[in-house]
Amino acid sequence: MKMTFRWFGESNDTVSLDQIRQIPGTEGIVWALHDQPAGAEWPMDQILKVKRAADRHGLHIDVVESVNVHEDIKLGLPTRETYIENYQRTIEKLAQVGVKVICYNFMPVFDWTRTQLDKELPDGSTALFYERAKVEGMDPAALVEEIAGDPTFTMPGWEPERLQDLISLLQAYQGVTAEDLWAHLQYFLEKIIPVAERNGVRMAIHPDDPPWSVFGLPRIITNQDNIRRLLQIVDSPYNGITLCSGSLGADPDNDVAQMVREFADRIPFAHIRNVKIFENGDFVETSHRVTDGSLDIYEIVKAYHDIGYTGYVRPDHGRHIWNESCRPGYGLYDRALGIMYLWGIWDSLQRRE
Ligand SMILES: [Mn+2]
Repeated sequence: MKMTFRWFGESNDTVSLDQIRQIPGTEGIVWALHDQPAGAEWPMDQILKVKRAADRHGLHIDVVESVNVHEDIKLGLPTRETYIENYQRTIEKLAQVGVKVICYNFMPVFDWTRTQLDKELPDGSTALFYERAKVEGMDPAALVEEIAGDPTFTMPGWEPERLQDLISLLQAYQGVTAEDLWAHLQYFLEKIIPVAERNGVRMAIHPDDPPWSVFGLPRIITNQDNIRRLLQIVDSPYNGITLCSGSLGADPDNDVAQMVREFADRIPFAHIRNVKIFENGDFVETSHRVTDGSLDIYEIVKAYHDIGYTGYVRPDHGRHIWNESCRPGYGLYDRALGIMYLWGIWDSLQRRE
């Protein structure tokens, strides 16, 4: 496995490239141009700026997360054509600087969803938390009002500048079914996978987080059957997945290790982290250790080891520990500990061979 670490960019991240290069075995950053809106063609000068910064620190930029998909593509609107063309051009440009994998997702309106960003764990650390009843009872329109008055609120999809558009966006999805979303995803993939193939870039869809419908919006990348369907609708090695253990694992019916084995050659990128699932369906992110969460991280890493995995891995999220102030889930310390845990398992498996 090739270890990587997500980095949000110069003056946009509390973690520095100097720090990242000192995490054992970490060879590259997972990056994006975070100021580019979904649907934009990424400017080459800004791409090169990230590449130069990474080069100076001996880190590669092989993995981009994410090139976001414009809502018009997910909605299947005629205006999607321009955004798809921009996406194709962005793939070509990223290939020119050596990018090998592009992670993206196809979740309507909202990216990952949590109800609390600093849930306190028994040891005093804090982590991202999802309270199922709260989301299920939530009227997104009422929530928009509430959040508009709270400058400290940060959740993807809920940015202040986006709130006024949120209501109309939610209305646009009225009547859009899961099957509609599948059709729109297939249309998108049929346009971009040939470009990805020609340019040697593997597309890797991130599963929906959490892997079920929220706010009445359809979600389709949620389980093993649906991932199988995704891989079949455009059957190319360049149409792959970002296998995120924490996202899929929030549903106890999902067996992540089994997915690693079934989809082995279609996983260019892996997110490996743990979650603790409670009986009422709530879940909280935990350390990577098997004893701290509900997922058997050892079995998952062993599955990657058994298939001879050579793709990219990142520890995904971490808790907030040692008073670190950082982006929710994206501190240095716990993600670095997570990497060392993953290497510990991996190196032990190597030795046993
Ligand atoms: Mn993930």
